Amino acid sequence: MLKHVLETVENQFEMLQILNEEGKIVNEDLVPDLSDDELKELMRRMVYTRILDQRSIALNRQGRLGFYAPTAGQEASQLASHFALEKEDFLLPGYRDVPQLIWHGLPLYQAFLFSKGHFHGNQIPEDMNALPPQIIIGAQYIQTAGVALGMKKRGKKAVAVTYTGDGGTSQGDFYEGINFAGVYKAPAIFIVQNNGFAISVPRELQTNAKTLAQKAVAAGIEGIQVDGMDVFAVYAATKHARERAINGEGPTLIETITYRYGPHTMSGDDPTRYRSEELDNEWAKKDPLIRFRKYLESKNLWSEEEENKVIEEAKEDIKNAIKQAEKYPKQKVTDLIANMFEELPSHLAEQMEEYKAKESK
Ligand SMILES: Cc1ncc(C[n+]2csc(CCOP(=O)(O)OP(=O)(O)O)c2C)c(N)n1
Ligand SMILES: [Mg+2]
Repeated sequence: MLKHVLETVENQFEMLQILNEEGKIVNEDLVPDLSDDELKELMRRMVYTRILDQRSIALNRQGRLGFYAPTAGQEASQLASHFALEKEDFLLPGYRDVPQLIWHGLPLYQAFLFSKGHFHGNQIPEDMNALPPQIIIGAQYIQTAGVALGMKKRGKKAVAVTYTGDGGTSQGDFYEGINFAGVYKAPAIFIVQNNGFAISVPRELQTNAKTLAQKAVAAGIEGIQVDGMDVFAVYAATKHARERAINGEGPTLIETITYRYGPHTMSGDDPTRYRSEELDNEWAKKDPLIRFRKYLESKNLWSEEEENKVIEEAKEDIKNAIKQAEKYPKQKVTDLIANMFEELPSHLAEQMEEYKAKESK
């Protein structure tokens, strides 16, 4: 009988799809109200970001970038969710969510500096509402509850939006964050990009729960699972979550079912040791760019010519941004110390003097 209770809850979490793998609408009522220009802009961002991913991997291999977590495959989850937000919304990304930061206003050369481990990559511009990418899995969920509560107390009509992965939902911070935000009805959107793996650990070994979206139930917040390769499903869910949050109805947990084509990061894991070629091929057929392109072409809104223009534009921007990042003054040890402390402890004050002397030579 108790098994039945669990099944009843779990069966309520069916994956929402609006645009299927063939680029056809399967849920007419829920197609988002986006103008032709908006649809084209979303496609432009996805193509641009796919190129940015390819170039970032190449630059990493050339030794010109440092830490990099590939994004290809996750464009709909990342960019269609971000597309439903406004400039005044506050972003709390994870390490794979650099594209959302860029489309929220982070200059590309700063994203490259973040990758190179330079502190200026983490200096979010004054007019931009965001924190730097979080490396500690799940920590951003707690921070998001706090930022969202702060926004509510200040009467702001905006939301705090965060991203983590499937693995992140096993962290204590995940539960604390959604629970706290839930009880205060804080205007937060918690996005879980379920790409099936936490480095090499498959989703099935992460939790016995059938969906990650159902974790919302325990926190008394709304939860929804969407096709994370479907721009319309991701956009519609995020837009809905934003409206609810702004209306004082509290947070939403969105699970996007997606896949990362590349390795976990460029720091050395080999996906062929934990994923089969069949699985890769299965997911390649669900590609978010291919199905959105098919849809747009059927409406005469996209062409190869337009796509090539975006590709050239992205390559040119990337070329200039990496040059700018490489020209940027190197990070000094004194910068590191000065950035960490407002008032230096005595032993560091001593080291500061030592390094100042060294660096002035
Ligand atoms: C608290 C903490 N534990 C472990 C790690 C090491 N680590 C880095 S990424 C990762 C897997 C995260 O997987 P998931 O949440 O699914 O996100 P994905 O990388 O797939 O987007 C782990 C365990 C970490 N960064 N922080
Ligand atoms: Mg994952």
